[in-house]
Amino acid sequence: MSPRSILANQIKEEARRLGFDAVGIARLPTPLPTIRFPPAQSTIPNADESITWRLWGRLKKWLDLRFHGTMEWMAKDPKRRADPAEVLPGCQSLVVVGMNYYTDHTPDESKAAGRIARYAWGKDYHGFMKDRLRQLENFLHSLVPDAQTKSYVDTGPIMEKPWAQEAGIGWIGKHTNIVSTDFGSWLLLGEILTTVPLDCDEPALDLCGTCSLCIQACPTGAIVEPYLLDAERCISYLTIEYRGGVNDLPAELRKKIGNRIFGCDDCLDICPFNINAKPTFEPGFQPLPWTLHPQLPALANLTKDEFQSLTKGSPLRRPKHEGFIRNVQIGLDNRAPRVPLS
Ligand code: B12
Ligand code: SF4
Ligand code: SF4
Repeated sequence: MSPRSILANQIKEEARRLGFDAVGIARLPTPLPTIRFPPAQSTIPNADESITWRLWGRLKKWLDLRFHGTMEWMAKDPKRRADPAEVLPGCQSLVVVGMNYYTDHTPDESKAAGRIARYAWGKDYHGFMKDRLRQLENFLHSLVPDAQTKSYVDTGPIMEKPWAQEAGIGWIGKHTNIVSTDFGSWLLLGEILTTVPLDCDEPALDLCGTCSLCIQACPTGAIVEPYLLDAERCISYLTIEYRGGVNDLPAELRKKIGNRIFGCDDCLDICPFNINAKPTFEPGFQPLPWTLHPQLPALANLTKDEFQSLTKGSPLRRPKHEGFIRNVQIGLDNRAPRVPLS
């Protein structure tokens, strides 16, 4: 075995010991192209072009279509987002990790209940995944003291899904999320960028085939074509990232939001590869009683202070008090009218 593959195996072993369910390694193209980026373009480049060029083309197309809506941070520095070597000069490898967040619980289907996306039933994954990733980063430094590294979970300028595919963790499904043969739709991602050249894994193959269940399941038609998402129509965006008030949303979309008060899992739930999903042992993902049974009438009256204490350490803080109450209001408006008592 070469020193690069011994190192790669040691890192993977440590990642698993730290509780990551999936780990893989992707390499940046070498030698790096002298002119790193093609001119601005709105078509998807050929598959035989280097991955950073392909990512730049796909991101540029998505931004040109304004599918990022009001998430201006996505458009801030797309070249940097498409190329990890712009984030960490000399970057050669990405160690990509995934954590299974599936738990064997059924959300409340009663009329008064809202619906919260699975990833937000427990603690905020950003915190505990980042802590473990830092430990993995320290482990890498213990093996290669002069290694340069940077690590991110969700919030860094890295396109995490294509790199997860490149590292063999799973493929980008038609709903644009990573699907894994071992964990179905339920992996959250993170990565360490490093200047250390590591033996890489084979990219995962796309197994979607002729299936299009996720596209059909989307209530708002946000997956405008396979592998292309218009975030402005996506309920996840509308309930988490969008900052407007109830009446700023078109009535048609408001209706389709239904009782979803934070995020949406419809395109993930329907995927046939979830047949292999296994419950996670990670305590951080275990649901709280109220996140499985969020009662809309009670939540509508939450004060700012009550909201802050209820959502302490939870991803549910993201839309802030105003956004959360707006979502609850939409959920209440969408409840079927009560049948009058005779
Ligand atoms: C912005 C963002 C959103 C936006 C936009 C989503 C989107 N699809 O872009 C909104 C708010 C809508 C959102 C929603 C959700 N998100 Co989000 N989000 C992100 C974020 C921060 C950036 C994603 C991004 O770069 N988008 C820009 C577009 C251009 O990139 P893209 O999605 O990768 O799409 C391109 C590829 O699919 C590419 N492509 C297609 N096929 C192929 C094949 C190859 C080989 C290559 C190279 C590329 C490629 O073409 C597309 C361009 O059209 C990432 C974290 C990160 N830093 O990556 C988390 C992230 C994608 N989100 C995540 C999650 C969990 C969700 C939700 C499931 C949450 C929920 N339950 O409500 C939903 C899912 C909605 C959906 N169907 O995508 C996870 C996904 C984990 C996974 N298993 O894939 C991530 C990775 C966060 C994390 N660290 O775990 N999210
Ligand atoms: S998260 Fe919901 S709204 Fe967004 S693409 Fe998936 S099914 Fe459609
Ligand atoms: S539902 Fe079908 S098309 Fe969508 S990601 Fe899963 S396998 Fe692919």
